[in-house]
Amino acid sequence: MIYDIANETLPREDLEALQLRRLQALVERVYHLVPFYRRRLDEAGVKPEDIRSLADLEHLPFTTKQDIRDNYPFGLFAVPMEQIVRIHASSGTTGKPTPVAYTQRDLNTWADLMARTLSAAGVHRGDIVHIAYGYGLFTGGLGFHYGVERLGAAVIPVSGGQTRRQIMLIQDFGPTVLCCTPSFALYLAEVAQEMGVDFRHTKLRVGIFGAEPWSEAMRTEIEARLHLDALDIYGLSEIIGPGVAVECIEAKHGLHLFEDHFLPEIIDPVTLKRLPPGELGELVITTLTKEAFPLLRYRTRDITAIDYAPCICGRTLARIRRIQGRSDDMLIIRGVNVFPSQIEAVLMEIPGVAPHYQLIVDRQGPLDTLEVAVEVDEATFTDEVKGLQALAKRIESRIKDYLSVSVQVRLVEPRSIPRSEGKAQRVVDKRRLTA
Ligand code: DLL
Repeated sequence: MIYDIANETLPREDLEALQLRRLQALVERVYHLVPFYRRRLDEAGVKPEDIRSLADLEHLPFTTKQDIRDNYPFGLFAVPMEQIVRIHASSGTTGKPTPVAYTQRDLNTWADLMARTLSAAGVHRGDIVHIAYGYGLFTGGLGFHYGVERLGAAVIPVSGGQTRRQIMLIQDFGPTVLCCTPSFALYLAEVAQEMGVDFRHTKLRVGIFGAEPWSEAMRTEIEARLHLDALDIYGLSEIIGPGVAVECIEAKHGLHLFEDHFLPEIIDPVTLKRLPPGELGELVITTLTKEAFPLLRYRTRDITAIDYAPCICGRTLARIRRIQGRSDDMLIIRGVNVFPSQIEAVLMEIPGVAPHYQLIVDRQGPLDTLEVAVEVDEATFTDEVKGLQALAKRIESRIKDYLSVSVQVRLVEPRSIPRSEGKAQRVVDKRRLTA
């Protein structure tokens, strides 16, 4: 079902006309309300009235996470505190968080976008939705929560933690929809197995997984173990939280981006020039309707490509490809660019290897080294040492073949890589720790 049929199926021409009107109003607003943007626009020599077509977007300055940090905590808010009704923050693990704000109207827009998201995933009234994204400063829990209520389905606000109890709730309350990070979904599968619980005997039908990178291979694994359709959802707190883009259940191929609220561009992260559809680059988003925390050309650092081809679901909204990695945590190992997701894809093709791994980057003298610590499954672990060594070598040569990078593989015991209830920490960069 399409929740907002009028806005999700607009002919491209009408959609672009709407985007232009909203873009013009946005630039006008930030120019007058946010001193930072007035300065930036003046420096770029752009006045609000210079935005005459969508192509003029290219004349606008970019905004980066550093800009938000430089205006910590509330310097980029575009409305007085009397109009702000909610504050969230991005889930950085180090340093100060990045705060973001919402007016009542922003919250309303967000609930609508999440209702659209859930509806694209095939969720409807009568469904019971188990939300295991964290509630709190993180946008995952509350973002989903209000979307489910807006849609009119039933919400179980479980939040993170207490994995065994979550399994019990899934058995007893009979949720039909599961929302959490993909790594937590796999962890649930593991703990359920330990408890002797078979997901075939639950009512779960669909899972909406995101907030961290994952791969097609991981989708296959989750679907097999949890017996549900696994869909990818993308979002970031700076833009709104979850509710920026999602796969539709009909095609399960690319994430529809809600272009009537968010204007996307793909740029080359080095030259900053715009790239044509189909080419991989960094996603840049301009928020078209946000009141409290509008952003011009925000550099997400997420790597994807955009596709304007029509979709079988009937939505005319462009689709972005599964996020391939980040332009800033892209690993550069002896000059070769490597995304953790590419290593994951190789690992997942190898029998005997579990989907739990960590990449440890270090430096020996002037040379970067990459160690891949990966768990083997129970059956393989009981093999003799010779067999394990051969397996490690096989993985090393596979990675070398596919990614042209030499790595050292360390096979570790089942369950020895730390599990997370939120986002998994896949990369340990010791170069940064010692720098
Ligand atoms: O992770 C919002 C969210 C909550 C999205 C629940 C989906 C579900 P932040 O904590 O600000 O917000 O982190 C945003 O997470 O820039 C990406 O690098 C990464 N990310 C989010 N979704 C995906 C995804 C939330 N589906 C950052 N695939 C983003 C890959 C993702 N990476």
